[in-house]
Amino acid sequence: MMQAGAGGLPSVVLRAADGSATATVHQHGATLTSWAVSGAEKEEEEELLFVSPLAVFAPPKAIRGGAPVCWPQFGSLGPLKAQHGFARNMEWTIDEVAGDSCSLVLCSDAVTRAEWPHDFKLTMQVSLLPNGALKQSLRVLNTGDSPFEFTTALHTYFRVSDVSKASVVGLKGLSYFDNAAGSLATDDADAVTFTGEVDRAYIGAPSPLKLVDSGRGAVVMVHKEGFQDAVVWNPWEAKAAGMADLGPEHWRGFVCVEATQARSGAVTLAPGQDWEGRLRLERDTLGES
Ligand code: TA6
Repeated sequence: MMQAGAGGLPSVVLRAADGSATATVHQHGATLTSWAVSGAEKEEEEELLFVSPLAVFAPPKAIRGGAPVCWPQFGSLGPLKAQHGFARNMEWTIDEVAGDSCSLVLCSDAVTRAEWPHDFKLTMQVSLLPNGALKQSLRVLNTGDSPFEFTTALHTYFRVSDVSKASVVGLKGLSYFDNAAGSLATDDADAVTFTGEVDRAYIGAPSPLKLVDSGRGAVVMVHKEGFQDAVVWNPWEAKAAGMADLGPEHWRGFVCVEATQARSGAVTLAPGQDWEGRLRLERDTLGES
């Protein structure tokens, strides 16, 4: 169903066939802005994503929260000046909408060619599965006549009760580029916890990753395919205060666990070739996963 979503921008609302979840995808950036699961008593929905209360819904500005699509560049890892590329700033076209799934496309045009001289078709598909799970897939097709390279991420902001009660499990022993420190490091902790700014780009991250929120007894399992890397991010107070659409008040309420393809290397696509990255998110309960 199409409706005016947060900020009055057009969005698609999905409902799982078994009634276990709803999701909202904004046309702007094909940004997933809500994923809410029904509680055990089916009384109240629980929102699992974070959108900043100060988010600005004024295209081309990217929405601060949900799951912005970083493409054709993650961060500054590529030739573009714009951090995280342009896909999150563009109006995508709604291709198909069924009750529990939708797909949106973004094709190269004069605007994208001015920033990045290649022809492409991106397809973002979002589906709700049984038991509240959500699937996203990002397909990249080279529609031009020369090869191109890209890096990418689904930059998902997960809502947490308080960042100090959150941890991310599954990354022990991996090398990561520490963006806060500007150097490479190795993770030897059982879980990533948050006592200051965390901005870590893990190289060759396994699947699934587990986001634990001990404050509300919630776990989100992040299953990824195609995306070889992962980023864990929370800006902490000083950086958040410097971001007008986040501010000094709201940074405790989220952790980004991002499926990325960047530090392991860019993807190269020959003309006519495609690549697909997939994410499956599941809400679990602490002690049961
Ligand atoms: O994925 C982490 C990161 O690259 C951080 O370095 C931080 O800057 C964040 O993304 C947000 O970037 P944005 O361009 O949305 O302000």
